[in-house]
Amino acid sequence: MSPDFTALAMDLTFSASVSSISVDVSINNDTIDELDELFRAVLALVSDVDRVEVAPASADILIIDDDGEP
Ligand SMILES: [Ca+2]
Ligand SMILES: [Ca+2]
Repeated sequence: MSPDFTALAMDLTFSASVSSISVDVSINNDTIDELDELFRAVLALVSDVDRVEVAPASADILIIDDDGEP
């Protein structure tokens, strides 16, 4: 079984006036009847500025299978 999404890792740079950035994750559509698939998006702080807070640091995303039984 191949994953239903394309994993990625990237650096996000937030300027002083920005509080959110959108990230697109590609969903690999198929026609196979299967279980729903869960993946986690995780934010890790790499800035040395200690007044930055990352909350929540992760989110679970559920890909719901939309294929019927064969
Ligand atoms: Ca699939
Ligand atoms: Ca499917």
